[in-house]
Amino acid sequence: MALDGLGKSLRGVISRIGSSSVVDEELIREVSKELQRALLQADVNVQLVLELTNRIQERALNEKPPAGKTSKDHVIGIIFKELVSLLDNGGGLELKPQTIMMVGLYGQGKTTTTGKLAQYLSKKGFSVGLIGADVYRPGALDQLRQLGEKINAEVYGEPGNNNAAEIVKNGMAKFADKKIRIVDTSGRHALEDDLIQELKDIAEAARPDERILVLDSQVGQQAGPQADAFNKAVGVTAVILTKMDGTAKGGGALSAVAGTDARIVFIGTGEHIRDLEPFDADKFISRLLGMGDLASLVRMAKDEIGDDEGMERLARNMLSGRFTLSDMYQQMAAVGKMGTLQKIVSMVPGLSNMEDKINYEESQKRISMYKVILDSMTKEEKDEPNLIKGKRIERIANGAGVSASEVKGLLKQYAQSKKMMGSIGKDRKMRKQLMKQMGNMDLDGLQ
Ligand SMILES: Nc1nc2c(ncn2[C@@H]2O[C@H](COP(=O)(O)OP(=O)(O)OP(=O)(O)O)[C@@H](O)[C@H]2O)c(=O)[nH]1
Ligand SMILES: [Mg+2]
Repeated sequence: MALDGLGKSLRGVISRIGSSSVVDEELIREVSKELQRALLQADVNVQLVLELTNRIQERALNEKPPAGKTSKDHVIGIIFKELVSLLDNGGGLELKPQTIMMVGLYGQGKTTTTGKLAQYLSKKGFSVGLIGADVYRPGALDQLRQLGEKINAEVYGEPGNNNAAEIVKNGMAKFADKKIRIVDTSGRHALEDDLIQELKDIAEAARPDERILVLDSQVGQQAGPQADAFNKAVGVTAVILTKMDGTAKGGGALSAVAGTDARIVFIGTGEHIRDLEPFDADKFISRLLGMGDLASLVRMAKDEIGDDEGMERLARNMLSGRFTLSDMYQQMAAVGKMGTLQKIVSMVPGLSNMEDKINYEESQKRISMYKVILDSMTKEEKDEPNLIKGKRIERIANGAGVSASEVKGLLKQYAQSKKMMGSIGKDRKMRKQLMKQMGNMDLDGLQ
């Protein structure tokens, strides 16, 4: 996930509070020192760090925990809320028919993000047309066309025409019946006058609902001034921070943008087209602090599985004790499709602090082997794993080309998963949190 280093040290702070015998002034001072260190290392602005930790210290020392809450939970709650309010600048991108214009300096990730956003929105059911208005960099249109091909989105461009506004005007007419139009524009090394004029002309031709500034998070604290400059020039409505995967210092860009009026709508977390995450301060901090984010996991599952039924099944499996080998198989298939296990572990409540202890490569291999084993079981066996004993184990092992002990290993893993799913389902506090996160999902059958 984004900002691994910061996440790790913040989780250290939280577990330190959790394991201390009393919450006293000394602990709070130490904890706020550790918080300062963690945030400064992630390049968050010094002034902001001091204000934040002072506020946390003051509240933690002076506010009494509300009835029914332990002082540990209270302090953790204060840290959580203060971190969220640092980053919260308003809601995400509205899911509605609209025109979006991407702006930003050279190489920040505009074109890549245009493709990512197009995929994200078409998975939400919108028809998307892409307009290539980068007339500056050779190859820009080809890059966009390749992205468009990958995700099945139409691309409009006019090779040879260097009047960007004209291309946009024609593209808008061509894509009049698309629900969403995204305009990719040129970058420059600096926000020069000719770029400003070009962007203004494009904006006039496209009349975009959103003008999204794409910012490479490696620019760190320079992100704030850049956002301001673009805002003055063309009126930025939202920001996407890219390359949050590549830098330990993404905190700089994050807090710098949060310090402006701009709202961060997505973060880019890799070069792959699916590496785009909606930004929600609350969820982002939950995950950094290791509180997990089942809603994101379910959303990811939904995007990958592609139907509501699959999503509900996953949620039900996670919460109910009724969990068969077939369910486990379904889950593994979904997990395989969803890509790195790491991403998933960081989202499951209670698992995120185990991240360091898991050997991911080993686990991926094991998942592939389990799939082969499951494929050589009958449906009956997958639904009723208790049947699998003696001769059956041998038959399955032979069919899958593995040893009997590997089949037993899978059964053991299944028993453990089932137990874990069951205990998450029974934990009232956890259930409540999950229900809240899943919002309006129908989970009534799980009592
Ligand atoms: N690791 C990582 N790389 C990214 C991300 N977003 C973009 N990139 C990479 O950054 C480089 C530049 O991306 P582009 O999308 O071409 O940037 P641009 O702003 O369109 O560049 P110009 O059109 O030249 O101004 C490419 O190599 C991308 O693969 C991200 O979230 N993570
Ligand atoms: Mg580009």
